[in-house]
Amino acid sequence: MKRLIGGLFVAFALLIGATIYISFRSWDGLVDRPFSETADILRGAIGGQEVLLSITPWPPRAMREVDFTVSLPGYAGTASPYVDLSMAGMEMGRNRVDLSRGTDGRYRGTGVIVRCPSGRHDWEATVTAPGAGKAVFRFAVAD
Ligand SMILES: [Cu+2]
Repeated sequence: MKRLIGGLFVAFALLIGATIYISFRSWDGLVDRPFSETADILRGAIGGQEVLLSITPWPPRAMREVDFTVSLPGYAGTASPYVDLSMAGMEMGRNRVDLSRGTDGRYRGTGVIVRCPSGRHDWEATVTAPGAGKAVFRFAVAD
């Protein structure tokens, strides 16, 4: 009788273990699929001017094309803003993403974040609105 209960317990434990294993595997598959990641919106300001920066895909990966979308609600300037990619305290070379204004009033451009030879993942995207100023956004690349 004890052996039967022991056997049932082991079978039950194996079943639970398999269920947990399968659900974790399928969950991993879902979050690792690069195109299922949603864009993240970073919020900042230049003086009283609100600045929204969206980076897609999110999180961005090094050495892949990344789309930058900047919204400047109420911005009266005529020149398009641009994005400079850099690292705090480290010279990573000039990497400017020029943006162009879409029909919806948002500014879009595509760039590539290089891989840091030191292995760092922290980056800064500086949005410059000509004549208004700059806003610095900090984010991390996924690899
Ligand atoms: Cu670096």
